Amino acid sequence: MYLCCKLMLFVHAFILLNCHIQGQETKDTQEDVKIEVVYVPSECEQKSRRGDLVNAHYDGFLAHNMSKFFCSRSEKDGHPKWFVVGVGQVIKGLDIALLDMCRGEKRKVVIPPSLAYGEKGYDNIPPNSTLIFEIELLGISRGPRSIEAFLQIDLDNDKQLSKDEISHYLSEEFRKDGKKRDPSVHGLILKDIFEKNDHDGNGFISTREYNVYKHDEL
Ligand SMILES: *[C@@H]1O[C@H](CO)[C@@H](O)[C@H](O)[C@H]1NC(C)=O
Ligand SMILES: *[C@@H]1O[C@H](CO)[C@@H](O)[C@H](O)[C@H]1NC(C)=O
Ligand SMILES: [Ca+2]
Ligand SMILES: [Ca+2]
Repeated sequence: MYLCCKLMLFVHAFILLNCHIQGQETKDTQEDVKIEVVYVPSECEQKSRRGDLVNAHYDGFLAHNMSKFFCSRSEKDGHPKWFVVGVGQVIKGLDIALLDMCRGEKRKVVIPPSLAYGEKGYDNIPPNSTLIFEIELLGISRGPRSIEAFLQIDLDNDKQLSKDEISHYLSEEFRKDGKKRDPSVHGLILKDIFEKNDHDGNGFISTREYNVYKHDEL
């Protein structure tokens, strides 16, 4: 799981990023996320905190008719999502709902529109929709974007990550975790990494571009 964590720190789900953009436009209100804990494992050595890289499955439903609009179990071959929690990679309500969870914990959460897609809605989510998510937290990893990880990838030590360096890193991580993958996955992930992180488009990821979130609690 850890090897996979390090690898996936780059890979943000498209949908989540879209959520983020839409979610940011909503205004703050008094409304809260309602959290129902469905299952907590007896062993819980570590709870999720802001800034952690987490791995989770979550299915999303529209509260008004319980139709399912998102299902991480059926999208992208059913791989659970990796993202950094508490930093706006997902809608605000999910950022709140995913804190203080144990590995293996399950929650059912009700998210008001103000902490989801607001008055505008998004895609197949109508305006002013209250959302319900069934969440299962599968993994927690601390400080994914550490400088140690950066230096490890930066083979020529020039303080920026080239396509070759990241490609090499991906190959190593794929080899270590030993899962069978379609060869095209490698190229797709690489492309995605650069689209999401190489903000000035110079073909390299700088230390600054690499640090997408503030380490204020790490
Ligand atoms: C639930 O509501 C959404 C949006 O209002 C609609 O698109 C969808 O067809 C509805 N689903 C069912 C099963 O009624
Ligand atoms: C959404 O809610 C806001 C505030 O309650 C309201 O002004 C607006 O008309 C609503 N939009 C729709 C499409 O229902
Ligand atoms: Ca380099
Ligand atoms: Ca760059």
